[in-house]
Amino acid sequence: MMSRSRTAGLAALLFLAGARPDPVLARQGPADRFDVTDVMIPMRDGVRLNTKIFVPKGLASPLPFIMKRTPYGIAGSAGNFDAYMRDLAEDGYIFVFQDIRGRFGSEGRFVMQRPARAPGDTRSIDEGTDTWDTIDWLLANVPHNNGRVGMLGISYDGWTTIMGALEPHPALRAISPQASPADMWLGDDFHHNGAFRLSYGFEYATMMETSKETEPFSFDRYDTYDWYLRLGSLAHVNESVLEGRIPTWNDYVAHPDYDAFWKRQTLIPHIRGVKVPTLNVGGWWDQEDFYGPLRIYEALEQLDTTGINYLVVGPWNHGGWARPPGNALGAIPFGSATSEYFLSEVQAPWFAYWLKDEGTLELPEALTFEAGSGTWRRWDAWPPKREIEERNLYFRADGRLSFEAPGTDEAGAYDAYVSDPAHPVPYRHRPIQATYGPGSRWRTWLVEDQRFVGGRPDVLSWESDVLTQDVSIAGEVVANLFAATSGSDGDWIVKLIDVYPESYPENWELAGYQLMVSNEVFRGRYRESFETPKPIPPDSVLPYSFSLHTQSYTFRRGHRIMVQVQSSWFPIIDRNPQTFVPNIFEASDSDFRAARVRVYRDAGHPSSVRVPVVRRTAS
Ligand code: PG9
Repeated sequence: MMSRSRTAGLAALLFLAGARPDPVLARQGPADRFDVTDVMIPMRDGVRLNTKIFVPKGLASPLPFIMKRTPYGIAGSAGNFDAYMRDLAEDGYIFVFQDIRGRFGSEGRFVMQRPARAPGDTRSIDEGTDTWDTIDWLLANVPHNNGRVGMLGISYDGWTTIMGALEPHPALRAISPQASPADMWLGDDFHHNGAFRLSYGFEYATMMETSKETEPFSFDRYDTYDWYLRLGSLAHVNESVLEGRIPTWNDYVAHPDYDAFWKRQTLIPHIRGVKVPTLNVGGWWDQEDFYGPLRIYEALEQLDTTGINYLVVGPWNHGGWARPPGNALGAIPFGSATSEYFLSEVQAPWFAYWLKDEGTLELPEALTFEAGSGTWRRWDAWPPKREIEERNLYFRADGRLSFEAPGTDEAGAYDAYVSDPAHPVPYRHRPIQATYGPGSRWRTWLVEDQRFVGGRPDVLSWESDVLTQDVSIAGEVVANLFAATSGSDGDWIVKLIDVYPESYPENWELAGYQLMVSNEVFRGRYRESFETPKPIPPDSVLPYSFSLHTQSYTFRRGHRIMVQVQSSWFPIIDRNPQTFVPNIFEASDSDFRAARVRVYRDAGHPSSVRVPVVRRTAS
């Protein structure tokens, strides 16, 4: 057992090693398996970062480090050992948790997703240099380390993980960036294809950038759908709510398009080869960062010459794998403990292999959970290149969805609705609680039953016949719309849905359930260029093609496949005025106008959703 004098020894060692001033601040309470040390680790510019080190009691032989760097505070770090890092803790590591710059106990200034420094810039600091300096310090100051470091984390902590590996310290030997954003304008928390994620963007920025001095923001009502609608144009946010106090909100307003600001923030161009074995992890129903993990995997994969880049995607919401057992998400059961499986059979053995030379690596290139059939699938590439047949699900007359393309007899056919910004389609069941507020159902909104919007006149649905055999998909789903609007701007939201049978005795809660399998939004002004938005010529039929991302899913025999199209998704997406204005954040209330929308489905304009059908079950 490690004694008090062992802890004191570590304290003395830390002090002797020259960490200044007085590095060991306190011994934490009776952690049963660890001795806990708080230390301020100095960075190259003198800024000190608040760090908690958990050393297994009685440690005698060398162990690797597992490190997590976070903006969310390290006070509750021991909670990681209850679930997320339980198997790792049982295996034995020295755990390190650190507040990033400007957050909680750390010195310095917080910058939301501080961009990586430019190539050749050896003077600036970034998350990479802070990671490097921390590793240097740990190796020199913590006894009984084996000279290897692993990093992992979810979301912002996943982002600090990949940022720490762009120019890696030689001791950084394995990383697992999990649900990390990759590009906040193209597809993660703040925008998707240029459409602004209003409720998330507003609430996250105010949560992170308000302080005691600037009074935290709170809503005056439980259903924020009402609050955002009454707000009117986003111009009123700074006029009457935030008054210019929130830097990240000001950045949204100053950079509505995909300009140098957003391109500087994305890490993708900084990936120049996979230098550290990487376990990329994402969840099919991640309500925050699903684009990121798949995009990071893809970028690393293009440069992976030695086969050290891996992908795991399970049936999880944001970080769901860290909350075992993972048998279900919302009302949807998966038939096994998917998070348990990931934590003990994937994550723990993977780190043991790279950091301790233990075991053999059983992991395929990509491991994905196929919901519907409840099966883990192993792939030699993601998206898979073999055994896949790309097929189109065409929108047809009378709300039918079919693998058969429309014939010439249906020339000029379309379905239509009026999209009115005064009555936007809610993205989840009302009341829409504050994202992270009391009672919030934010974490499961992507698996909510879509019947709640099915009857709306501004949501179009096309549905297949009852499937006579299973249809499995694996790979990228793509929306190909031919559509027109009477406005000069507009949004397109496309949802691919699994419709359960009306009679479902094995679980009546799911009878007729409409489960969203894939989805995405596209802001029409960016149809030719993300950098330079352009008005849409009113009433012109134009193609809109955009990815609904990859999926691995089985639509079961007896189910139907449905596609829905709508032009608002509020308030997760801000309302498009439907009148072109240079900057939607500065629109006036009178710019918001109803528009007549047409979605075409004739032979010349065959709107459809392309799905990657796995040949083993294809009809
Ligand atoms: N989705 C959160 C986030 C990550 C990075 C930047 C901004 C927000 C998170 O869960 O950490």
